[in-house]
Amino acid sequence: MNQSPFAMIHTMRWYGPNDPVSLDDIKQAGCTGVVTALHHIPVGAIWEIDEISKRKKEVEDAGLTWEVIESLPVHEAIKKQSGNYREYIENYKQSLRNVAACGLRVVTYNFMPILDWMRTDINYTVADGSKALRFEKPAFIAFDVYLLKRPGAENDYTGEELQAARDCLEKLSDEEKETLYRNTLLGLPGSEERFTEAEILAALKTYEAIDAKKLKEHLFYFLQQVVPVAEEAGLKMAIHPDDPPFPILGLPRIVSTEKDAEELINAAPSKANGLCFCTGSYGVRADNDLPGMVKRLGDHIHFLHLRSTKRDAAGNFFEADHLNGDVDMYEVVKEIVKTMRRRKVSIHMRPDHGHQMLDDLKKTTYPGYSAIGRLRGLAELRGLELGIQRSI
Ligand code: DNO
Repeated sequence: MNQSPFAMIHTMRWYGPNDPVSLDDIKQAGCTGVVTALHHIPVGAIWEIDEISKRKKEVEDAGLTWEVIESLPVHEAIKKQSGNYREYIENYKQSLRNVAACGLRVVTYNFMPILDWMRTDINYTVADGSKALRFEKPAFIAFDVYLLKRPGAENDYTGEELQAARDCLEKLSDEEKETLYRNTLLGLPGSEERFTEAEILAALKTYEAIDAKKLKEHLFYFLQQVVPVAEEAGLKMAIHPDDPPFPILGLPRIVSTEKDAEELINAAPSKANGLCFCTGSYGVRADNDLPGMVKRLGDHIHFLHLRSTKRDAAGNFFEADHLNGDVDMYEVVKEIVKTMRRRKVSIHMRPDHGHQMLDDLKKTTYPGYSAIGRLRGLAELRGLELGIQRSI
């Protein structure tokens, strides 16, 4: 492609050898690399050089690169500063040194308590017949208050919201209730494990004394510990925002807005302390000005998740086509191009999620990570970038 040397590096997430989407598929989709993780290593354990190198070789043998980790997960003890969290931080530092020694460059992580991303529906049919992921607020409240029966949950919602949740619940068959339950507690991406009711209630209880202020203190402490190690090793840390970007199940969420991002960067000042700029997550909030965020936070953006959601006034949203949701993708990509030129860097991107469509409708894939929908997103985003690169 005839464009500036500072262009986005196109990747897709690959879940490893068990991923139904193969490395060859990802290459054919037009990627030069993958982002992946050692999903089989338990959270908190050290990533050993042997394991990292083995995975890297596998990717490179397929003619692709692996430079971005998504994710090196943060142990719950670190988020809560409980138990042997200091040991887990030391392990994290060692993993950072090891991944750097293997030539990896960016480490994605998040600081969302207990759960990662959350949707109520992973099979939402959009107008063209493809399937998308959706967050339906009344369904979520119905789950929280009436299915999970989280103690005190009803105090988090208005009378109107509770009524909408009851109306929603009434329409659901037993099977649909079960599906809602399963979707909501899907657990970590890339794993088939789901929380049981008792497990999630017990886990939620351990956060009772941790509000947003405290969780922020824990995040900042973690950053002050690990960022110097990352900097020394030549790595960039990239925190993924909360998805959705607001508190859920009474849990604090602290990486949802521009102010949150700014604060965490200032807490451990270093070029190594940065963001995974996920337009799909930040974009769910109408008060996040995404192109402005790229402009202002651009020096700290080390990885890009490009995706768009469509929200409504009731607080529901679904994952729209990459160029067609509430995110002004043209303005966002334009700011990214300007940022890369100013910084003289190329930033890794991946088309985040995609609709299940065409042949993939007959297949079982990780929710959001079927091949064809992501290929479509990638193709559209690459075209958009090329047009911008050539015209400015
Ligand atoms: C969802 C992903 C997130 C992300 C983690 C990063 O599809 O964007 O699960 O990988 O939050 O730690």
